[in-house]
Amino acid sequence: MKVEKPKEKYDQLIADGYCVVENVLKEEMLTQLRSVTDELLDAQTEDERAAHRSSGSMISVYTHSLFADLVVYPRALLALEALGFLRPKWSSGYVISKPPQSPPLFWHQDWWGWNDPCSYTALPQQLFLMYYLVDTTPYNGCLRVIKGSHLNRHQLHDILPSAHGESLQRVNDANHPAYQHFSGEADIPVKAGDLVIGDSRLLHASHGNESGERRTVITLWYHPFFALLPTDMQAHIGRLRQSMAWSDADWERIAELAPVCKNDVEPLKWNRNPGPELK
Ligand SMILES: O=C(O)CCC(=O)C(=O)O
Repeated sequence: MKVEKPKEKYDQLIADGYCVVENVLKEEMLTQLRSVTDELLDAQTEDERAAHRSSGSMISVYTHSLFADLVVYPRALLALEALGFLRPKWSSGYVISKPPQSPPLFWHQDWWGWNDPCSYTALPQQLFLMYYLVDTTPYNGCLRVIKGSHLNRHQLHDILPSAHGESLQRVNDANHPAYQHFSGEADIPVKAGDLVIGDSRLLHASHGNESGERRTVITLWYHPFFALLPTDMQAHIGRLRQSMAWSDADWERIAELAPVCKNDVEPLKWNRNPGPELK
């Protein structure tokens, strides 16, 4: 696979916080992923669905071994390599599926390492790799982002900390600003199998799904420069593993991407809210 214009994509990822690599998943992998995710989603209870009305399902990728194949999917690793990420590590991921006629996902960013000064520099500590399993548009719930918000303060940074996550997930108040439109917002419609790569600090959300079909995305979290991160951040990343349905063989397959912190240090304290250093 040849990534078109890798330097432009790298520049966009660093400056705007995201880029899209087209046509990464082959049809056969897409078909398998649709089948496995549909099975997992059909097995969800009404309570699970109600608890995540805004995001849609939050199913860990540790629930099925096919996702270990996705973590080390050669065309995705080639895409990372083309962007200059030669030794990425991987920590976790989720199947996030918006049912037909479901509300928007609220604005948020996913970075938890704001207590460390490197979080206020251009270094991408953690990247999302998002694979949408259907073509997306604003009508069926495509991704939206605030360009540059991984490095620059936006009014949403001051609105979100006081918003209650559980209440936003249940959409107790559909008029809450966290679901609304903001300056600098861009839609990211994609084709099924394209790969959206983004900085975990980027403010992002999704449109509601007004279509009659499920809109499923698989989000995987990578650390493109793991070896350059502070050791207490590495230690935190190293303990994120869960043991659910993966076998020893699955762990073996992702071994080269496993984040191992060699130093015996106290893990960095989890903090999802950026401080005043974000200007
Ligand atoms: O559902 C989406 O389109 C985005 C999912 C998301 O925000 C995430 O994985 O952090």
